[in-house]
Amino acid sequence: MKTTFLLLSFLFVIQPAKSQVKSPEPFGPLPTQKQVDWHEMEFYAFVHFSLNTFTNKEWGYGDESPELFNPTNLDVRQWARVVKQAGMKGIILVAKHHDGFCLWPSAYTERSVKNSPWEKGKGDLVKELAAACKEYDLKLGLYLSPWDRNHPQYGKPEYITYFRNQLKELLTNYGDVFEMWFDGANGGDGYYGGANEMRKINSLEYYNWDETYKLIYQTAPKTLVWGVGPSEARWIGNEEGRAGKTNWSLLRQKDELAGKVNYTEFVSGHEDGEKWVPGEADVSIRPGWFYHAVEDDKVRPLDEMVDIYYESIGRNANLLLNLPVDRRGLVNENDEVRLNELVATIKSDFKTELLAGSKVTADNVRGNSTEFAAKNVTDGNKNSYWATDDAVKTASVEFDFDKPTAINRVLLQEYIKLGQRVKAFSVEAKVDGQWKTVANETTIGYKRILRFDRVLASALKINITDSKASIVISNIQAYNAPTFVKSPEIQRDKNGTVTMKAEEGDVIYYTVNGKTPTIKSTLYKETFKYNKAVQIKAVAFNKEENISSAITTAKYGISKERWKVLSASSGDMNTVNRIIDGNPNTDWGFGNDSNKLPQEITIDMGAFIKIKGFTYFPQQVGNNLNLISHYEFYTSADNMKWTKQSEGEFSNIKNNPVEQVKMFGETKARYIRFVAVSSVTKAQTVSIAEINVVE
Ligand code: FUL
Repeated sequence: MKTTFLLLSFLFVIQPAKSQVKSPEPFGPLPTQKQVDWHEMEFYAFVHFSLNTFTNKEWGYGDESPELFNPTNLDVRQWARVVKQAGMKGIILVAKHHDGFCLWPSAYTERSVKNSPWEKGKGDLVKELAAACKEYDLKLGLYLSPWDRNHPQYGKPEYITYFRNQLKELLTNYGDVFEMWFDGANGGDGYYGGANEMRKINSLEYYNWDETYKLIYQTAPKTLVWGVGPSEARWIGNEEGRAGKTNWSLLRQKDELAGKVNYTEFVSGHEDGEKWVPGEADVSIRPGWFYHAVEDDKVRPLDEMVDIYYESIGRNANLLLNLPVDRRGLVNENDEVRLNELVATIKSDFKTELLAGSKVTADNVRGNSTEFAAKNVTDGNKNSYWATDDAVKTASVEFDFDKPTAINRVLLQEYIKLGQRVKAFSVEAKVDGQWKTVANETTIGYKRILRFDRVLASALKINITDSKASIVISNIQAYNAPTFVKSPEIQRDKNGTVTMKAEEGDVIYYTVNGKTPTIKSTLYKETFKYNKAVQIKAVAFNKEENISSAITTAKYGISKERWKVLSASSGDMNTVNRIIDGNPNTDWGFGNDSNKLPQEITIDMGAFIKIKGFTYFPQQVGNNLNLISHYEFYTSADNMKWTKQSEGEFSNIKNNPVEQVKMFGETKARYIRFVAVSSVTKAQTVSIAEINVVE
């Protein structure tokens, strides 16, 4: 009886104090509930699979026959299974890419699956995928390219009606669509119903986005719209899946729609943006967006995938990871293996949370109330948070451990329903009784994850050192991720000299016979010469912890030892060897006059070689890359009579400046000539990082 009374009076005392303290007022632009739900999805897949898969292109011109779409073993349930197993939350399918081919039987065009051999023209890929997503509890998103290089009326008002009709089809016939993706590539040359011409449009005006968005929201209010127009989420400004360390979910979208924002600003958003437009980082698991067999051994290395994860999801952006479905119609096994490795690494990094059992205190708690107490950041409830008094914009929260605890990751989340506030923060660890700063950072947002060298800490402290308004943090976690040994880098120069690099303290073992390297293989001590065709495989090894890296594989043809650049139509011949030095980070440009294209370069390979393609590595280093958009490639036996082996465009090179591979029928040649026909940016010199042949 007495205890009950005491308990009741205790509750009675606490209760009024709780309700007297008001919650913090929202600050600045806020996310809608739709956007909050979208943030919580974090990680989902992209699928590029269309005519390009069968024509081996990145951008179709618009004249390819629908009959080429002929997967032998298409299985969307396999896609869904792979995606689900990776813990991703949805799939965005490219329903129509720039060449205009539709993966659903649109009533408005003949250029679709209905005129392909797949399922005898009766198939509907969007429908099949929608069903598979439902079965695997995944959300479906769709990409509809505004640019259509096939449509005869592209550039005219009639096309806009067509575009909107297709939007309506996609948004009404397939259930909920969580995200509608509008790509920024708009206008250029194309087939356009046989006109074969250049059509330039102003993408801010041509599509009348306000009207288009109205239509979308009337038809599908649950759909979040990404990309061009007054969108609810933005591109992160690169196709490498990396957000800025500073990343605001805000954007000056009015300026953007007035053409006053350069896309390079997307990487960090705008601190003073007037609208909540969070970043989505898109990247393909391979160099290209569409499947190309030559990229089967070019799946991004595990190290890179792990970095991408930490630099997207760990930097307040969602990660949209592309799995280029292959010609069979399946997620390729090489991609699946890498994806699983990534997921396993991330899982083990975040295996055991370390702060939940600690003593949590803060130097300011809003109204001294339990409702906003510091320990809310470790309670696992996304709707509770630690908040400070209105006037308090700098404060610290401390976690004390019973015993020294090893830590090398910290994860933080603001309660974004009240706005993104934090401008700067630091992390300190108490090591041997001394506070030591382990990180100095800027924004947090929906989620921020920090990686730092392992510390053995008796306490951890997060100092918010600058904030737009009072502090509102919903979650802080810490982990001790296993040591990650980075795979070695392998490089071979023109003369066949091989150099390998690993992180300091790690050793490298390698093989040159295709076998898997182990600690019993050859130990790398210094550079060595290997000028024959070879596949080098190397592994780095951390002796202290007895851990190996993932394996790096590098494939080379005969070295370019005998190669000589014979002539170039302009440019400095003293440095021209950079294009054959085996190092993509050094480049060489045609002379300043090279805006007068075409320009050409002729190489003597020193011997007859059987080749079936060539590669052009565009400039990699620098801000304004001098990229070639159209090319011609010739071979010769005698440097007199030349045969054109290939010509065309380097599609999407501006956004994705990866090595460009162009294949042709096998031929024997000694001389090669590469012609830069036109450039991405006019009035700029064009350059080459590396030219190579495919043997
Ligand atoms: C780009 C497009 O041009 C590419 O082909 C790809 O679809 C990528 C996701 O967006 O800008």
